[in-house]
Amino acid sequence: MLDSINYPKDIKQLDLRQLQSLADEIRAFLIENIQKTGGHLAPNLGTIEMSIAMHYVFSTPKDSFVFDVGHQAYTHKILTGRKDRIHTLRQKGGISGFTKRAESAHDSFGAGHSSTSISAALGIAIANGIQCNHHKSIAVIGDGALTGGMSFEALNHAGDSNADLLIILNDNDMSISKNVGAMSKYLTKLISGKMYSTMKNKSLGFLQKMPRMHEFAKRSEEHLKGMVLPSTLFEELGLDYYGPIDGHDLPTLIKTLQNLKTQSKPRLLHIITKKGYGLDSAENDPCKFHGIAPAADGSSTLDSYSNVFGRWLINTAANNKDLIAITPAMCTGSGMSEFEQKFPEQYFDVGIAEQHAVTFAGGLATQGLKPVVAIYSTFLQRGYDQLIHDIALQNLNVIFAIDRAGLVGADGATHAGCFDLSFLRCIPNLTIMAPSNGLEMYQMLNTAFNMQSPVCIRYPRGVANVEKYETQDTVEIGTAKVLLKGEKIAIFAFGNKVDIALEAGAELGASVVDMRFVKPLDTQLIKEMASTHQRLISIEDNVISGGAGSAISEYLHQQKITTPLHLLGLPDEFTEQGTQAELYQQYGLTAKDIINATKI
Ligand SMILES: Cc1ncc(C[n+]2csc(CCOP(=O)(O)OP(=O)(O)O)c2C)c(N)n1
Repeated sequence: MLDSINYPKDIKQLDLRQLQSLADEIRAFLIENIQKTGGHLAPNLGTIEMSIAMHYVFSTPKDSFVFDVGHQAYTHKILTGRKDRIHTLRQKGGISGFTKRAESAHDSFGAGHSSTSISAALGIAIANGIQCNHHKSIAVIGDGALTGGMSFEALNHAGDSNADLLIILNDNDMSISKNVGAMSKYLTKLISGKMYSTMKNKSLGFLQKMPRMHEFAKRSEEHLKGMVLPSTLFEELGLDYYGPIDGHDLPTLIKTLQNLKTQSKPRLLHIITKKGYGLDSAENDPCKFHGIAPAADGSSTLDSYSNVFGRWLINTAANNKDLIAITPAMCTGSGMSEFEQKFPEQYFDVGIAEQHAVTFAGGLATQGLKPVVAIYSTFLQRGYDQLIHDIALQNLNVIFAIDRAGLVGADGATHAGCFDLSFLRCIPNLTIMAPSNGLEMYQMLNTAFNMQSPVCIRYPRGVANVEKYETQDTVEIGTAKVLLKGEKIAIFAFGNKVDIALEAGAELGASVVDMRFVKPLDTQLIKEMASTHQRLISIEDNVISGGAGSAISEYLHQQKITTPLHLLGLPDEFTEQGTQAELYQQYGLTAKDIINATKI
């Protein structure tokens, strides 16, 4: 059946039995394809029936679907003209693993970062109202994404509006790891029926006859009105609440959505799904199968930078009860799983709440604790004001372990950590380090732990290039390290670009410096290099604008030093998806590019 399905119009003719077969075929198709391409397997296995029902009932692009994060929208992609390109998912030149406006008119809002869907869908709904076009706006948000502060800001606005907005809450009780927090507990309570019994005890007459959840699902149509529970949190905020219903039960989903389509108030439908549904391995370990690597990915025996960080946490926490590690919902990706098991009392997963993670760390620091915020470069963008206003301005002693800095690969522009050096470098009181391997990273973490002011250590996705890295050593603040002594040309390399600088330096007979610190810069060494070499090159895995090379350039300019400096880094554009190696090639960050730069 899938062969004949390309666009939403193709499914509108199908009967329920055919729709069910289509769901089964899509499930098999996704399992087969994602295992080859890599991607978000478990989230997508959980949203097949929901996506089919949405496209059966509504009509995109007239109606707008806004998928939160956009990582669960593969079925939507299949049903909106992209089935034949699924094999290119997340690859260079291929389709994105998230929703992307440039890719299809059916992707009404681009995503990648979490908790934006209600705001965007509300904007669309209010625009629809202003333009009197009667189009529908639907946000799909997971229980994980609902933990992000922006969702609450949007609910606060939506509940006080009369916008024609439907929010589908896709509740699978999981973020990437197990979902956390009071909101998650509240949703569980809603589902388990405890809330109904509590309400029943308060003797609201009609609730006496309230069927349990599975009966709700079966009788969704006739009970649609009765299902509006006046005391849910959502209802209190001014939204009509419907559900919970089984998000894998196509007939119920379709009937419910058909009913909700006729309404025009802000409303929320709570659906219960199973992450990884239909694939035993994914159902049993949804965290592992949240995102999987392509089949062809060779695995290295060396530890990744994230692993090095995790090991440092464990070793340091053993003797320091004041070390507190914080993750905004990225425990596994940040290398903290073992730490979580071993030091539960020194570990906080605060949900997808980067802003809160940063300021929470600030509060801990005021009391003399040693907070370490593990955060991906791209997600630190969410906590920027908090970093400035709550941490740096008060000179609080918080360590930021900034993972996935630079090009990240298949996740593409939404996840690339291309900007952190530029947006961090301008903040007073910060120390910024960029290790060139795992050993240096470990030394930098030791150094940061001894400091009394805010420190950022930014490191890339991938292996840390050393076998042994556990050490008591530190690095001297603001000092770079000359790795190769040459003449005429000096290369100032930052972070993971030191390797290729050494490669190019050997060929060029150039000096190579592992800069280690972006702030404070080793200005003494820069001055010395500038006076003993004829040409200077800087290289970094960050945008050139405002980055580490810019810092050197500013210094040279201020000192009226005229030795020419060529800056290598990422261009002033959003980067594409592809493997890291492909992208380094595309953006001119290879040893060959360093050599070519000397010929200009
Ligand atoms: C701002 C931000 N922080 C972290 C992430 C990483 N992330 C991607 S999906 C996800 C979990 C989302 O959980 P949920 O919304 O419940 O969707 P599910 O995968 O369970 O379907 C996280 C933490 C992100 N995309 N954006």
